[in-house]
Amino acid sequence: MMKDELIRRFESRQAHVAVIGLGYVGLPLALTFAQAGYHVTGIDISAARVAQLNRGRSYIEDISDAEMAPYVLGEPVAAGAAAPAPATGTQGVAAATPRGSFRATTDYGVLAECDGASICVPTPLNKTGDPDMSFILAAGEQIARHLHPGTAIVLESTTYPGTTTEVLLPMLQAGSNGQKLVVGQDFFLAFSPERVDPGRTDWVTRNTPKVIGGVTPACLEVVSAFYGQAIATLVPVSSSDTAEMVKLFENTFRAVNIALANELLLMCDKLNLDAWEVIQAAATKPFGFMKFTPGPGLGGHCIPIDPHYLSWKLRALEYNARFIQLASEINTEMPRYWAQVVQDALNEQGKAIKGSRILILGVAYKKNVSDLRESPALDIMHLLEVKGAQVEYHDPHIPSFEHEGMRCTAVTDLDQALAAADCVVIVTDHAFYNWDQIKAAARLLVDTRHVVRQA
Ligand code: SAJ
Repeated sequence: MMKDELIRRFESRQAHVAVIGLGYVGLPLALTFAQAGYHVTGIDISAARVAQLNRGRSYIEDISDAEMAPYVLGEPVAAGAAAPAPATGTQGVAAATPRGSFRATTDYGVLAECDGASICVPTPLNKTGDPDMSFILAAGEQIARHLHPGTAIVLESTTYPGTTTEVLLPMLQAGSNGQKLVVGQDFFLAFSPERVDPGRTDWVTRNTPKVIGGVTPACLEVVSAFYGQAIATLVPVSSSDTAEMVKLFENTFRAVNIALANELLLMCDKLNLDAWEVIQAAATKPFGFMKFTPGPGLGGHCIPIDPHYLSWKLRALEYNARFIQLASEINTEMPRYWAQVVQDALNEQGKAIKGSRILILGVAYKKNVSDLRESPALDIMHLLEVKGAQVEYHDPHIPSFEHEGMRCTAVTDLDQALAAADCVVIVTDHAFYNWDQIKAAARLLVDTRHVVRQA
């Protein structure tokens, strides 16, 4: 029986599995599978990334070369051959030979030998703010070309409810060379949302509970065997649509509550109250409250993006997801609010913003990461420049960046930049900064993160 044989291959950890998309989700997942004992092949469209990984070099901050070393195989493993002893450990001595192994390739053909494959490709928004499904479609086409009976396929990319059954399933059922495949019998398909939080070390791929929704009960059974050997806690749900909705609800919950904290700031401004003091005191409630704080706006590649996959799907069903819309309006308004705060603060000192020198501290979308995606710092810098300010930035994690064709380079001498600035704006509260020193050095300080001790 196909299903039982496949489950046995996972449970005995003899399975050869693929991870498609080796980014901040895929690479940790691939190594988690290798640590569990699977023979893992990572598939990526970037030959440079593939070559780098096969040299045992990681480009993901959460994964060190040392962690990879015991598993990395530089040479392609012939079909059916036992994986050769992995490369030696970083100390140059033969590492304990774990049963698992990892190598990377750009060739989807390896899927012909795989028992399972996880899809971890990006799901951004396109220019009109609609879901960009191109990465899922490209992966689906490649998988369909090489899909063989006895394979488990798991979609991890955050997407709208219905993607697995409406988009991926038809592509895979069509199979290759006209051979129709039956889901739940020939192949097994599920959705399992990623829950990777870059930079976090307490909750990682192996110990973060993993939601899994199968297209059929047999799919859930097989994918639970696939993931259960590598991930400590599985959370089975009734369908792939449910699993897709769980992820979107998790991140919509954050976007809406962050927006509420931001609106609290706007309301406290009108009432001349300190929003952070209000939140701090509210957070003493031991039940029925969860703390979120105002900030410069909503950054990152998850929280600002994911809710729009949900509202887009609901619009097609003629329902207006009002909380998502309102949260997005409030969160995207925050850079304009802070640019006005800067202008008013300079005005209080009798200075026009036009021609003023402004130093932005931190441009990453959140503290202690080097990720700029959707960072509100970019909007704040732009708005200040439009008002005529001369804007510089410092960020210990981002020495330079390119944005809309413009290259920006961080100031290197922080002390000199602090002394020269008419106004210093704290946008990202990296642990690197000494806030007392900054408060002492800044002629004028606008703190969007409320990290500088008052008085
Ligand atoms: N932010 C606020 N106020 C808050 C919390 C966050 O303004 O109270 C801002 C942050 O500065 C950032 C944006 O919102 O610009 C998003 O922050 P985030 O803490 O949600 O960080 P992310 O985008 O890295 O979210 C990830 C998510 N992980 C996954 O999607 C798998 C999210 O679900 C996690 O809950 C979050 O990390 C986390 O808890 O750190």
